[in-house]
Amino acid sequence: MQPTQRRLANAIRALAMDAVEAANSGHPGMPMGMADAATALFTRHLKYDSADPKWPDRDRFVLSAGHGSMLIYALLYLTGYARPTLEDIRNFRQLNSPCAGHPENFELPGVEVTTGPLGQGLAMAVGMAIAERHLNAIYGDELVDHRTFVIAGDGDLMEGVNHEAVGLAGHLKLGRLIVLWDDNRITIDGSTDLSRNEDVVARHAACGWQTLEVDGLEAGKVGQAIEKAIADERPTLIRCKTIIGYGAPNKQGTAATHGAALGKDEVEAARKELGLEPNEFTVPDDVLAAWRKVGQRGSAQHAEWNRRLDASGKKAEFLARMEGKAGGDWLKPHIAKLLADLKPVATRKASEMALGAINAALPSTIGGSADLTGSNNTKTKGQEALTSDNYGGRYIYYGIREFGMAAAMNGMALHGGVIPYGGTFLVFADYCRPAIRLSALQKAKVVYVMTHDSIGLGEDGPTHQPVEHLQSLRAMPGLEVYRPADAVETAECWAAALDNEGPTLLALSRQNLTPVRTKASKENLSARGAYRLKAAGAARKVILLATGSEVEIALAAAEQLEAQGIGADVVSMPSTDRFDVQDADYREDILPDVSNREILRVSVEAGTTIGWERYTGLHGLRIGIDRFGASAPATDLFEHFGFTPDAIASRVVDHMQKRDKI
Ligand SMILES: Cc1ncc(C[n+]2csc(CCOP(=O)(O)OP(=O)(O)O)c2C)c(N)n1
Ligand SMILES: [Mg+2]
Repeated sequence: MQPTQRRLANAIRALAMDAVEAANSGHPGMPMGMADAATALFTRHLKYDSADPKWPDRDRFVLSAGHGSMLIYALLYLTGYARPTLEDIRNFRQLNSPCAGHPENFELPGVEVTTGPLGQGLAMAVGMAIAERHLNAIYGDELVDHRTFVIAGDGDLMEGVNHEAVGLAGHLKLGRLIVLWDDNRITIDGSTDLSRNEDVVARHAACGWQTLEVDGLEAGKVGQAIEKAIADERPTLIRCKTIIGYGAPNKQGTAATHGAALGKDEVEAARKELGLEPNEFTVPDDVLAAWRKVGQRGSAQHAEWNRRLDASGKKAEFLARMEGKAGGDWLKPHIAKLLADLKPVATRKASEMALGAINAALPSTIGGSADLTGSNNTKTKGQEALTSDNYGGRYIYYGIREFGMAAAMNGMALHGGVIPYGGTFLVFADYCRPAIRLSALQKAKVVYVMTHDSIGLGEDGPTHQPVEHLQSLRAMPGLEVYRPADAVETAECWAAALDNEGPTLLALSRQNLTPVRTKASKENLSARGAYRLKAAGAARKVILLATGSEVEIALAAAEQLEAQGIGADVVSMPSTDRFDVQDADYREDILPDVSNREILRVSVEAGTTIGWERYTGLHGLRIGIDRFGASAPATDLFEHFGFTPDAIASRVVDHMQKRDKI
């Protein structure tokens, strides 16, 4: 006789309780409450092959309620993925176990995305569903025909990003997105009555979703709802009414089961209640065998898919695309064109020009903007919109949903097959920062096109003028930040972004910038992070380090210094991240390790000076802005804040004189 769905689900409950108990840390309540619903999904509906977690046409499963990580670890183990092993699960939350506190996409191939920051899993799933429809439009049902399933908790649905994600999914009619809501009416502080009385279901319905309600503790009922969800053209929210910590007789239904070990006595009581094996980490043979069989359910489908791929004539192209191979030889001819027609241009415009070449050469890019298309210059000629009527389009109107956009881009990138880029104002990086952080943590290949990168944006004033943003984004591990100085650098930075395996952020000017790179160079100098743009004429006494729109000002300031017999290098530094990883000889050549008495180093950037001492030394000179900006025309602001050749040159001379007196 086959074990019942409940017995299969109880194996999840047992592993979750035991792992959390062993670690004395973790979240047993959510996996125990959703074990039946997850069993319904993984035994009957989800398309996957545990032997090949990377099968491109698998359904994507996102555990948005990432604190319930033991749910996915248990499912992967039970269905027979190579990892985690039972040993890995025994070491839940310990150093070097892939069973990290929250699911990490880089730890286990069966974990599609990193979750834990609530709301973002579901928002990334929206991106996965977009990528699926887009690739389906290109390759057809034979190669791309899958769904995205999400398990989300109360917290996921409360977060602001949920509103953005649900709105976007409804608008794009992402019918292949199916969300199972763990409606246990409990969060950490206690009952959801403490903080929520909105009608979550009505909100989804209002956004164009199908909504269903079931007893989440009955796998059969959940399965029927999933069938209805699959049959409907709309995205679906399945409200699964559950009991947190189900099976722990004294604690279930309470916040006590949310995020702490149940304790020895309660675990024993739960074992009795659920009819589990007496020993920890033990799954009955017949239950494990049934689960393992379930894990192979997709292998026949997978084999058929392989045959279709072989017969498609598109195998090499499809696989290369899914692996994210960028390719496209657009950079050299594009730069040649720029050099043949040198003129002042804003780097946001230069980015659009580069994108014209990139989008033509690289079919996998999908652009977009959070309602600033004309300002971010993210849409290129002939780029069609991706809409519910035309999923093959390559431009997404995200609406004013910066966080939703960034999270969706992460989902698209992690789905594979597309390289997303999206724009907003640099100052609103703060609105999507949690998703930028997850791009970096997950190594998602996403390009952020952040324009209006300083006081240079002018009249919109301090609310719109980034000050601390560049340095704070540079502080984020795994994110490559570039601030190009002209059109050639912008093209080089785009090339570097497309070479980067992880996320890149381009900070671009609103205002026109004079070309500083007027001759062809053999290598991509911006990819070096910093390079000598102008060598000192007289004996070198100063190195001016500048980025973006301040590079041309630094060049003019250097000329004034030279006129006074002070030799000055100008180093353009589009990316501190890239410079820091150059070899020691290169860094020594650009920024020799000598005292500021011998060669004064000066940073020039229209943003916070915090952190620039890393390159200027403590006694160097840092020219920046350590206050909020102001509302005025850009040229007035540059003058007001001291970003003119005169002001810079005189500050340098001043600094040298004061220093020499000490
Ligand atoms: C953005 C974010 N804020 C706060 C937390 C901390 N946190 C983790 S779980 C949780 C409560 C979530 O409640 P719910 O989704 O209902 O999960 P349940 O208690 O039902 O398992 C909170 C506040 C988080 N992980 N992410
Ligand atoms: Mg809850």
